[in-house]
Amino acid sequence: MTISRSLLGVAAAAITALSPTPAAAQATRVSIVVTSHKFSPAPIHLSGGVPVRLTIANQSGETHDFTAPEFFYWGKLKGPLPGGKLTLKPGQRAHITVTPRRGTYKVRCSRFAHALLGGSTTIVVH
Ligand SMILES: [Cu+2]
Repeated sequence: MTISRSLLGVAAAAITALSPTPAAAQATRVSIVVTSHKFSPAPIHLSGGVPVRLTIANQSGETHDFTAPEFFYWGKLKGPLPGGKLTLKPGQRAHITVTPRRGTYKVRCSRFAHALLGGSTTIVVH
């Protein structure tokens, strides 16, 4: 808990409730980069039933979000993530540990017109 909190930095307030338990120590790691207007990799491939620690970094100069309500709904999060939305300010990075369920899920940036501009992709859980 303490380690996660320090890594989260400014995202702590929003994500502390999701701080992982011991499962996180064994979790695989996947990095996702958000820019204007793109997620990468795209699509995002994950393994079903295996805890994964996602690092989601906004490497742009504007706020974006990572909105995937169905993915997070089934992802066995340790706490609430309202709307399945993770908001990231410019340069911000957040960590979240999930145990994805097999399936294909949409992920998009819900900010005005961002998905239309390219800010959307798919999460494929194998
Ligand atoms: Cu956006």
